[in-house]
Amino acid sequence: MEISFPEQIWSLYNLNPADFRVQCAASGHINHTLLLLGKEQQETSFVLQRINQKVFKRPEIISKNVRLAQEFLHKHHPEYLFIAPLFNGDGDNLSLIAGEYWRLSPFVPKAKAFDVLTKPEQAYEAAKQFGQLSRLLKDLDSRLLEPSIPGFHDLDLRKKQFDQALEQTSPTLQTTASGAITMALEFEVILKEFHAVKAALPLRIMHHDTKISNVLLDEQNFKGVCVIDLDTLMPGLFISDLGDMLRTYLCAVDENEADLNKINIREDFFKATIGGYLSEMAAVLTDQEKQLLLFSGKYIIYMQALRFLADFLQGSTYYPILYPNQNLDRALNQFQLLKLLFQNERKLEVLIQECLN
Ligand code: GN1
Ligand code: MG
Repeated sequence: MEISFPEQIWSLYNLNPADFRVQCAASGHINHTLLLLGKEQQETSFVLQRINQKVFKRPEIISKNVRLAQEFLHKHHPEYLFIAPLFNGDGDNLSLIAGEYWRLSPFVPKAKAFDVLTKPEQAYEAAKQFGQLSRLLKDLDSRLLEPSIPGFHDLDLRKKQFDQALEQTSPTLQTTASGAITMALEFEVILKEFHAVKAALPLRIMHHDTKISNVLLDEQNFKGVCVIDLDTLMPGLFISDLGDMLRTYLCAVDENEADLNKINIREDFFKATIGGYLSEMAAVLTDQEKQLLLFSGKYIIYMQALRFLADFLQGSTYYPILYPNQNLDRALNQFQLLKLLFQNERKLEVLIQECLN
């Protein structure tokens, strides 16, 4: 991965290049992330990111959303650790250099982002962190924030994009993906349920990307420290955050696993995720929302499957791939997880009731 970035960063943020060692970081699909590691001590390290403008067409919206949240939290919950980008010499939390947007954030020492969960306690702590963020922001008017990606978690839009991709794809790709396409249509009942419940769900400020690598845990005791990656902090529905946690915390392997036999649902991780989320959000969620805890998982897993599949049918232009059929494999992986969620529905609902009581 490339490690270059504009020299101006140093002066804009008043840093001396001699004090740092630069390293690539992160495993996300979207932004390019570098670490500026303080040679003397971890405490003076930074995270430098270039925003992907193909995905985030208006990066200034991210800045605005994060600044609104930052100001609100600073005023009402000053003890809360909110990792926002630093202001540059021009007083901006985003730096436009040669047509590219960069931002610099503080590096949080003694905390670690994990790519996989090995213990249910990690699921509990992570879910608690994301729940806490929404709870603390619940009195900030969500309408002040703008979507940084319009329609990002709009299942209707994602289904339409899939339908369009299917219409326009080549016969070869269509044949290759025929099994996954059938499943996309079979699971359309999730879209129907989404229509039925959408109006009853209040607009809240949600993180929208709650995978395990977007939360920092204490490297010694695994206690939650803070959430990171605030690009999609915007108005949304609670099912987005809990749903993406269920999508990414329950299974012992991630979305890149091509061997479907390895996909499973770990009940202890399920209970820990629900429990951690409710430890913060039980007092905030409405009764109607509480009936949709399991639905949140179906909604997000289905949407992610559609997104991977649509991208595959369009020639994989959004999600980077390491081999030609990777996005198809990712879609199949997600459909398998979805199938297991349905198969285990009764058992999982019992676990949910235990957490709610
Ligand atoms: C993208 O790059 P990353 O991993 O933060 C995507 C998410 C998907 C995820 C799937 C802006 O997030 O919505 O859930 O890939 N983010 C965007 O791995 O599209
Ligand atoms: Mg992200």
